[in-house]
Amino acid sequence: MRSLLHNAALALSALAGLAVAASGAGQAQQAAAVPDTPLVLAAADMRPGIDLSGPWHWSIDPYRDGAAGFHGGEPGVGHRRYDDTDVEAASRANPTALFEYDMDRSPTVSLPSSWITHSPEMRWYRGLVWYARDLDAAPRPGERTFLRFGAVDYSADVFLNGKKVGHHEGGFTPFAMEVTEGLRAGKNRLVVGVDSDRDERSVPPPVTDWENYGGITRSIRLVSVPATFVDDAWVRMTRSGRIAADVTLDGAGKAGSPVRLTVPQLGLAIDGRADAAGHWHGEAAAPARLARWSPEHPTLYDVEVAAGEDRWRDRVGFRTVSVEGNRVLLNGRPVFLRGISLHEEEFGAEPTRAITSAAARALLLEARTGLHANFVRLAHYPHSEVMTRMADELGLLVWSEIPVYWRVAFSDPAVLAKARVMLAENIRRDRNRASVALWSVGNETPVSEPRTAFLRTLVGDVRRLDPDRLVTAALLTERKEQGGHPVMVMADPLANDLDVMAINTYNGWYTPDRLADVPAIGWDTPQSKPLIFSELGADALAGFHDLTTRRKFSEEFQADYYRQTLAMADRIPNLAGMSPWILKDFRSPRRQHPVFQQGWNRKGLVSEAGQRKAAFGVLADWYAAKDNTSSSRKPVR
Ligand code: GCB
Repeated sequence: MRSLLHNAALALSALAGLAVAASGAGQAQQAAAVPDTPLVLAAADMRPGIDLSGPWHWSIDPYRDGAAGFHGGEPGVGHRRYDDTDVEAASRANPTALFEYDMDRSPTVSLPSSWITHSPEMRWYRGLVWYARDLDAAPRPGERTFLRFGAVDYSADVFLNGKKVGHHEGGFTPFAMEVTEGLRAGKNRLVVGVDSDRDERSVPPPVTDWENYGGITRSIRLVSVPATFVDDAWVRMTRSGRIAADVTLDGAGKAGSPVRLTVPQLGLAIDGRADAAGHWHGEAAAPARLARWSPEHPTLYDVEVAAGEDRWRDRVGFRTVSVEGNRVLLNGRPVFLRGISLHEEEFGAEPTRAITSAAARALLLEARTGLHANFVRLAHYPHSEVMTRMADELGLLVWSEIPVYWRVAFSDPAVLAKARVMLAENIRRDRNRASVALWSVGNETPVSEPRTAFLRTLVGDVRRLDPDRLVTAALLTERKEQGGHPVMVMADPLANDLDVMAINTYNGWYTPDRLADVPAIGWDTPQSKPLIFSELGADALAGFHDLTTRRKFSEEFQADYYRQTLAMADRIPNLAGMSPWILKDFRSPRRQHPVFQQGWNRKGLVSEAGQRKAAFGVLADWYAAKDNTSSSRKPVR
């Protein structure tokens, strides 16, 4: 049922996208309501449940034999990896039976993890992989149960006891599928077909500058809730400084159900009743003793929403974020965003995109305490919820984005529909995180009418889903010469729609400019809005030194690049922050210089193993000088 609803929502949003594409950029803001993601299960990671991480059987299926017959249509009985069949027992019972798979006898790996580290042959595998495991359940009458995946890259087909429970596309956002009806008391068989293949209609498209970590990369849980439950709850401080909550109940008892929000440490309780559709909005003045969340004091409160038998819980910080002229304000005061970009990749020689709390903490502490950062750009897709929760705890503001990257098929309404669902899934997952300050709708997308209409629709969705945060996008610039100096000109019409303009700049790395000339580069951007350098950077191989020629790929070149680019930044009046590219070297199949890259993008300020390069200190010193709050900061451990 849920998956039917999901498909219907996708179809509707595809139609909405069609209307947008046909009506042109001007009317994109009036596009139909935000796509209705089928189920939110907000803060699912805080709900009690059964953790399904650990050993799973796996089997590759490069010809998709388990998904379709060799003439198309349904796969034959001997090929259906998803069936609830004990293949060995069935073969013994019927010696003429032919099975060309046996999930129970296939090897096991520990999930979550990308498959690129399952075995050496899997390093470059793109396509379908089946995963299977048994699970014991004890469903109680009156309860509803959901399978909840943190992320499956890129698409997933989920089967319980041989029956399909749903399909999900998009490698970086969570999804939940209801299994109340199909779940048996005792042993159950769970099978997931994971397909990492992406095509021209995928988001992101196949060509990017990062590793395609196919697999079940985030948590897998079985979550049980009362028959009527809190599906979505959004608890925050509004721009006007009030505490507000929007709650959506799901289930037969939702209409008119009493709802109560409490923040016990603040002695705050707000009561109300859901409307006929199960929605409730409540708000109250912020209690005087509330300590606002900030990077220096990342105070979080336990919050609870009680509705019928359900108790929904989260840990939430309260703060405001806004823009005044060309400054970004946090809690009403200007803040310079001392940031760094990150991919979702843990430290180590063989990352597999397994972001545990320890992995997230190690990355974010290197930014927070090592670089004196107060901001991270989580590029280029929604990162694990473990990461955004850790940012809440450690006091780092977050830029969060969906993978609308480079050459997305902007004219295709179905692609817009996908991007809208991803954006809605991301915002609904993380709008309770105080750390998240900026939602970004795209990265380096070439300007055209269909692209601008596409991104305007996404901007409109952000404004409807979360009007209290800022909207941005990493935009492209044009280069002109004026008075003998290069000038970078922002001529993107999307800038008008954004709260904060963002630009990736690589003068001196991707251009032949001498580094000594970089500080004199001019910036012609609208002055009425804040500007962020969402990227700047240069490759260096940790340990490669060249003190004489200071050539590209040496630590000296990268350090000089930072010195000169920061000198350029010092001359830009509306610069409100930056997130240089990037904290750590990351895997990228594009990058194949045999000595310096070997499949890694080397723009990290630290190597994949965590070795700091010379440029690290250059940025850390610049940030320390910009940080006028260090004396009031709570120590971070
Ligand atoms: C960019 C992209 C980023 C790349 C980076 C680079 O502009 O946004 O994804 O990895 O440049 O290293 O070239």
